[in-house]
Amino acid sequence: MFHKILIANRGEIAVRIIRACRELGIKTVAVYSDVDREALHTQLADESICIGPASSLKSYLNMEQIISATIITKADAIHPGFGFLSENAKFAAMCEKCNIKFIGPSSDVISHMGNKARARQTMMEANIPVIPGSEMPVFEAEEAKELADQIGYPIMVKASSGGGGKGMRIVEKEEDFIRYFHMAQQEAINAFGDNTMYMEKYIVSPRHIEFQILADHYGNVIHLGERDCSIQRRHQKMIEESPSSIIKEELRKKMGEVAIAAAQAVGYESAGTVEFLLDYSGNFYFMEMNTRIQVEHPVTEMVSGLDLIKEQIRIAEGETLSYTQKDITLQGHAIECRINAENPSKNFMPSPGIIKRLLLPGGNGVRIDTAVYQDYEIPPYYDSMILKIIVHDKTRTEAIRKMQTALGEVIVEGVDTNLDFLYEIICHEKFISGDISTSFLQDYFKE
Ligand code: MV4
Repeated sequence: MFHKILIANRGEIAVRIIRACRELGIKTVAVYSDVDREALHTQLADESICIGPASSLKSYLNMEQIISATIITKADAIHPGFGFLSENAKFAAMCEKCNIKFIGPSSDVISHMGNKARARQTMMEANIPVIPGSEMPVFEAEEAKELADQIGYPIMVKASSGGGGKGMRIVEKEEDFIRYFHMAQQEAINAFGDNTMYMEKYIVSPRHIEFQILADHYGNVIHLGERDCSIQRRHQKMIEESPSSIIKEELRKKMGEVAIAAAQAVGYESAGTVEFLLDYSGNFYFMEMNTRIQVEHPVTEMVSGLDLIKEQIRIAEGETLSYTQKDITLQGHAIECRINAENPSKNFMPSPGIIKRLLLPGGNGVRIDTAVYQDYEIPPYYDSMILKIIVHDKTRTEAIRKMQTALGEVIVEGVDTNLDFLYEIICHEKFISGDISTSFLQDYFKE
């Protein structure tokens, strides 16, 4: 059993983890930067340690400093949350060396999945459907083009170290290939110091469907159904839901089995997410696996009744999964909206500052995950997400009505937010009918 966990994160996820620890009777250590002295996670934890200045490079990404804080406070484990060091194989390896349990999969699995070209190869070898494309990593434009000409256009060139849209280009026609390949590769070199690329056939207007899995140290793997995360802007998800309005039980079973097989193919342990693209004809393809807890995990918690953070902690403690696939029943429909301090009419420019007035919704089936409070000053140095509203009801239609009601109640004064934009999406006829895809926002919210 863990006695004490250090949370290497900030914001609502740090608060979420502190609460799970407290419920499990585990002591908590918060780490914070100079500007997070008044942050909720700093105040809620049993102990708090300042790890550096505002810049995340010198604080929340400062591995030595976080390891030192863990040793000084005698914590047994580190929960990395999402973002920051959560998918940093080097950090996980440092924890392993220092005998600190990193709450997540092994550093080997993190680096395996972080290398997207390699993950793709592994999945092909395990007979998991991947998007048609290159079988080996590619480095050289001329060589890549010969392969691209065979695969056929439109094609997508992706950086092996990428994800989240960086180092990625759609190539519509042969003439553009060399130029676009170089552009994507240069971006990859600048962002990741890695020129390894791979290619996939471009799937037009797919749905982004991801499966939540849980895996223990003994090879047991289960899935908790899917999340539909098709509503995104510039690779930032805005609305997520579970189940997906497009997936019927038969497809869910098939994709779930494939997601489990993907996790087993790399010896996965902890909570993880297998991302698929689902095309218009109902074909699905493995895209990536995320080796962390995700922002949108609450929608899965609402429909499954499980606490994913607690499950992660139990798995890290070496417990066997307390559920088999048969024990998992998914009930009702959950939707999450991400509220950011930003101004949609100024190209979504971040809007940090003091929250002068704050009123949050509540009621049956309404969950609020946040770390902000009235008079809190949002610092300009970090992510602009300030609040997640998650609703749960029997049907999708009822969940949408509940989200409309909840969004309508929120009052945030002092900073700009995307609340009105979210409300418009939630009320859009195409969203309500479930006719969504990754091009939804481009198609209907051009301006
Ligand atoms: C794709 C794709 C279509 N075809 N790959 C975007 C983020 C990165 N993780 C992968 N992405 C995509 N890869 C192929 N072969 C379309 C996207 C994509 C996308 C995917 C999920 C959610 C939103 C998206 C928005 C634009 C493009």
